[in-house]
Amino acid sequence: MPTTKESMVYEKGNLTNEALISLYKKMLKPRMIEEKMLILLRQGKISKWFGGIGQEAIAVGVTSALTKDEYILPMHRNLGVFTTREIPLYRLFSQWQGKANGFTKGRDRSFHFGTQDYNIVGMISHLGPQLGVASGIALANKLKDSKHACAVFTGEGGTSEGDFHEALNVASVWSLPVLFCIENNGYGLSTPTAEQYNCEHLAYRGKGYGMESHIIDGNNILEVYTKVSELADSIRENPRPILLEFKTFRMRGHEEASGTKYVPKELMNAWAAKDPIDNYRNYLLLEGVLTDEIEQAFRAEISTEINENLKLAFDEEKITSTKEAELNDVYRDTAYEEVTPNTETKNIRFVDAVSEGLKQSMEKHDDLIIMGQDVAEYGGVFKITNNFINQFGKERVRNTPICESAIVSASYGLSVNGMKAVMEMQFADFVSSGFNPIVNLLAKSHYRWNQNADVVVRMPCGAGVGAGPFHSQTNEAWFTKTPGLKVVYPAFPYDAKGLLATAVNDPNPVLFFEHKALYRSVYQDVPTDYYTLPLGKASLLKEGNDITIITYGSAVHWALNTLENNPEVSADLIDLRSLQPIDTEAIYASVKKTGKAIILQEDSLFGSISSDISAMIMENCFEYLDGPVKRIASMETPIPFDQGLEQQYLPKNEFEAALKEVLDY
Ligand SMILES: Cc1ncc(C[n+]2csc(CCOP(=O)(O)OP(=O)(O)O)c2C)c(N)n1
Repeated sequence: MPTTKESMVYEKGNLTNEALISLYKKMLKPRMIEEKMLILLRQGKISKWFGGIGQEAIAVGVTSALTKDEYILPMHRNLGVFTTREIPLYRLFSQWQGKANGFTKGRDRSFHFGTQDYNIVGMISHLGPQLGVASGIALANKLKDSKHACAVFTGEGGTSEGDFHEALNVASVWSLPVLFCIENNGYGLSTPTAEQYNCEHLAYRGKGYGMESHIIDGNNILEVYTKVSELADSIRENPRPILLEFKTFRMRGHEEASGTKYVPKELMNAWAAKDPIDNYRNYLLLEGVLTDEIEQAFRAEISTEINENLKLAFDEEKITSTKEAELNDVYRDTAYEEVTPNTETKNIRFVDAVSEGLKQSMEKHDDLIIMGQDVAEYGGVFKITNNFINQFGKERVRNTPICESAIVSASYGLSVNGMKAVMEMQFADFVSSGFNPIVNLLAKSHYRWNQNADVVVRMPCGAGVGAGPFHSQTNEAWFTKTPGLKVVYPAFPYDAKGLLATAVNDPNPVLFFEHKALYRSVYQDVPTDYYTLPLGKASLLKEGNDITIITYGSAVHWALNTLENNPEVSADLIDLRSLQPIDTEAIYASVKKTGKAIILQEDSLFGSISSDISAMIMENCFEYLDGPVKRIASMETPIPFDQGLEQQYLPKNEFEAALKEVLDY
C-alpha cells in the first residue's frame, strides 16, 4: 500500500549540511529563472511560458537522486531537471527563443528537446508517448546490465492517456527499472482531478499493474530526494518499475496567458502555504544550515548567472537556414553499405526471404531486438520468427502485450539508448494503434533534436486473402505523407531479403511493407548469404517502348500477368520497391522514353502514391507525354470480406482495359 504524509515535516536523515544546502540552491535556480521569465513575458520579450513554480522540489529532487549518466524524461513544468543537470543557461534561453545555441535549431519550442550530452529526453506535445520511451530506455539498460535507473514524468492529466497504461503494463511485465513519476498538481489545463480520474490516489493504480507504488509529498524536497534516492538504488540492483505519485499544485496558469480564474482561492492559498522553497528555507534557517548572508549570496550569484546568460541569448542572431539545409536534416545521413552475396542461391518463398533477412540481421547486429505480439515461441502469426528464440533467446525476441503505441515508443527508447529495434505489427492494419508515436515521435526526432530513431516497423499488409476491413489494408500512404519516415514495399523474395537488411542497417525509421498474399505464393532463387540492396532504387522488370507501367507490391504481379497475356504490348515495367525515398529518376527516364504512363496500385485512389506520381510526371515530363497519365487503384470503400466483393474492390481486373485505353490514346 502507498504511504501518505499529512503535513510537511523535514527529515534530514544522514544528509550532510552541504547536501541540504545544495538542494536548496538547486530549487532556487529554476524559481528565479521563472520569476525572470514572467517579467520578460510581461515585457513582450518571450512568447509563451509553462510555469513550474511550486513544483520545483519534484524535478530537483528526482534529478538529484539519479546519476548524471542515467536518463531522465521530463515534461513541460520540469525546468528543475534541466538546471539540475547543469545545462548552461544561455543554451536554455536560446532554446526558448528558437535560436541556434538552443537544442532544436529553432525547429521546436520550449521544453520539447532532448540532449544526449545531459541524458535528457524531451517530450513531444502529445504527453503520453514519453512514458513508453522510458520503458524502452530501461529495457536497453536492463539488457546491457548497466545497473542504471531511469525516471519519466507525467502530469495527472497525462495518466488518462492509453499510453500511460500501455507503458506501465509493459514495464511491469518486463520488470524494467523505471521510476514513473506522476506530478499530481490538481489541474490538467482547466480540468480538476475529479474530472480526470475516479480513484482516490493515482498511486493505487500501481497495484493493478503489479507494481510497487508510493505517494510522496511533492512539495517536500527532503522527502522527494531521500525516497527517490532509496528507490533508485533499489531498482538499480533489482530491476523493476515503481509508480510514484507526487502530490503538489500548479500555482500558475496552464501556460502563463491562460490564468487561474477557475481555481478556488482557498485552494490556492492552502497550497501557497506549502511552497516548497519557502518552507525549506525556513527549515534550513531554523536548523542553522542556512543564513541570510548565504541566501543573499546565492541569490546574487544566480541572478548574475541569469542576467549574463540572458544577454548572451538576446545578443545571439535570429536563426536563419536554407530550404536545402532544412531538407537535409530530416533524415540521419546514412552511407549505404553494399554487401553483395555469393553465388549460392536457394529457391524460397517471400516469407522465407523475410525470415532469412531478419535472422541474418540479428546475427550481424548484437544490439538488435525484435518485438511484437506472439513473435517468440509462437514464431509470429506468419511464422517469420519461427525458432528465432532458440538462436537468439527471449531477451532479443520479445513477445509483447497488445500495446502497439508503447512498443513503438519503447523501440524509440531502445534507439535513444544505443540499440536497434525491429517491431512486428501483427497486421499492418493495427499500426493505427501505434500511429501517434510513429508519425510524431519517430518521424520528427532527427529533425527536432538530431536524435535518430533506429527502428524498423514490419507491416504484413494487403488484400486478396478474404480477411476483411481490418486485416487487409495496404496503408502505406498514411506514412509516405510524413517527412522523416522511410517506406519500403518489395514485391519479390530477393528484394525483400536485401531491402530488409538495408532497412535494419539504416539509422532512420523505416516502415517495411510485406504483402501477405505474396508470402507463400511467390518463389525466387535467393542468395543464401547476407546481402543488402539500396533503398530508393526501383527495378525495371521489363523494357519496352510504348508505355511505362509504374507499380509496387502485389500489383507488380498483376501487371506482369497482364503483360504475359498481352505479349504485343511493349512496356517498361517499373517496380518501385521503395516509396520513400522514391526513384523519380527511373520514372522520369522511362516516361520520357515511352511518352505514356499508367500507375497501378492496390491502395484506394484518393490521396495515394499514384496521385503524387501522376502529379510529378505532369510537372516533370509534360512535354514528353503523348497521353494523359492514368491511375488504377482500388475502390473508395473499406476492403470487404467476401471474396467476390474483395475482387470487385481490387483494381486487378480493370488494369488490362485501362492499359489498352492509354496505349490507344
Ligand atoms: C494528446 C494531447 N491532448 C491534449 C493536449 C493539450 N494539453 C497540453 S498540456 C494539457 C494538460 C496536461 O495536464 P497534466 O498532464 O496534468 O500536466 P500539467 O500541465 O498539469 O502539468 C493539455 C490538455 C496535448 N498536448 N496532447
